[in-house]
Amino acid sequence: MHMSEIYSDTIVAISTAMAPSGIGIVRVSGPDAIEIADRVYSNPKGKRLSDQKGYTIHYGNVCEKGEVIDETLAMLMRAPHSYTGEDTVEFDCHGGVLATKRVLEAIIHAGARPAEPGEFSRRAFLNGRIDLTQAEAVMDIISAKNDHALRSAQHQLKGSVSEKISVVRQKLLHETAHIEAALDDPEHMSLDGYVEEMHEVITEQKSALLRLLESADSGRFMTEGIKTVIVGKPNAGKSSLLNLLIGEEKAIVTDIAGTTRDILEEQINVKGITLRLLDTAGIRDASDVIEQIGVEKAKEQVKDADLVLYVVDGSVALDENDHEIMDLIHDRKSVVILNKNDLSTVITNEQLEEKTQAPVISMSAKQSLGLDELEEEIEKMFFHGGISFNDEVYITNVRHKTCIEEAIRSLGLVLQSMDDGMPEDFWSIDLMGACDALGKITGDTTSEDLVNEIFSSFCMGK
Ligand SMILES: Nc1nc2c(ncn2[C@@H]2O[C@H](COP(=O)(O)OP(=O)(O)OP(=O)(O)O)[C@@H](O)[C@H]2O)c(=O)[nH]1
Ligand SMILES: [Mg+2]
Repeated sequence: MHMSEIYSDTIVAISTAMAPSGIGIVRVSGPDAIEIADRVYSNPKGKRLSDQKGYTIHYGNVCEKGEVIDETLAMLMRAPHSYTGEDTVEFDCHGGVLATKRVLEAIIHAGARPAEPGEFSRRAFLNGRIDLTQAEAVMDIISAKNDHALRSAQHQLKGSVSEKISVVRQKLLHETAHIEAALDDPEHMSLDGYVEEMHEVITEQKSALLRLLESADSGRFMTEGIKTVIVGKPNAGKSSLLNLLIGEEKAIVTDIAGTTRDILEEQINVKGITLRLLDTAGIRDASDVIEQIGVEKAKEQVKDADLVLYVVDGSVALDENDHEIMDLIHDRKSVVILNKNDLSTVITNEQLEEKTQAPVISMSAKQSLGLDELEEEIEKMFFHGGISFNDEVYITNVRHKTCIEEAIRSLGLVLQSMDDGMPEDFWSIDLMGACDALGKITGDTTSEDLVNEIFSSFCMGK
């Protein structure tokens, strides 16, 4: 069910950032876009946009009441060959904030309505130009923080996510139709002998969805970054490591144990991957109240860390604090950093490897040694061979993830009902539930409220 709507009004918005820039674009879209554009467009030769073909560009001025506001290149796109699927005119103007605003106002005075945030994309969706995942991909491209996020959004825009979801959904719809037909016409259609086959199809599709769900973690890493918590004993060199990684003396470093108390967060890009780095208080049984709070905060952060960097001062022996830390991080993805390798060391890589079962990198945060090895290790851990954008589809959107989880739950219920020998109409309800959940991802079964909510978070003019 596509909510095809015919819009009667024409909308306008500034589509570029509101800052002095080379070009400012004001976009007009709707049934009267070209007519309204003609009311503000003036051409030295008296040319009218209404007489021109689509996909053409025309030089002229934007005027109001005979006064020239700005020079322009007007780009003309005729329905359905535009982003929104409607007649669209984009005025390329000089990118001054005031001039662009005046152009916008002139077009509003000429009969267009100011667009809501995301309204152009909403129209593109409702006119069937793009589906929901593609509209969301447009926003992901705009907000991409690193190369991986950008590439993944590009793929989603091309329809990679919808395609994966649609294949599963079609197969499930087929099974639903089969059951419904048998229920409607029990004399001619029977499910006898078909149940096993159906069980297999549903199991297969459930696994396909589970695989997609597994990709969601990588997807989240791509878009939100990897939450990386630096832990270790006081004085191990955690803050020094943070400073080395970010390339700046942000965190206070002293030879006094217990220097860092609060959490310090910084963001870096490592080989195109965003790391959200958190420096924490050194873990020990602190007598100082403030330090103790810091230690508790550090432990708290470890619980939902995607990656732990455990810094060990190689020049002093391991003690019970280290064992507490190892216990704390044993179920987290970790890299152990054997720091201060410029000093004489009393701990070996092998020793640490054996105790932590994690890769150990020998470094000197103070002398900037070992950074490359650390970055390579992180890349290997998270994306080793894992990111091949050609055939893999990554779920990066939490909304999609939730819908997939819902579909998996419903399919679980279907299989359960089948195994329990429940009547067919029981299965078909949950099967339809799964189809609906998947349809919500692409927008086939999305309620209007949800559509409005999704597009309202878009930027102005998009
Ligand atoms: N020789 C040597 N000294 C280091 C190295 N890394 C850090 N240090 C020194 O160790 C001391 C403690 O460093 P910090 O980075 O403050 O250690 P921390 O783990 O953040 O300590 P707390 O915040 O107290 O938990 C400082 O004097 C650093 O200069 C290293 O690789 N080699
Ligand atoms: Mg510190």
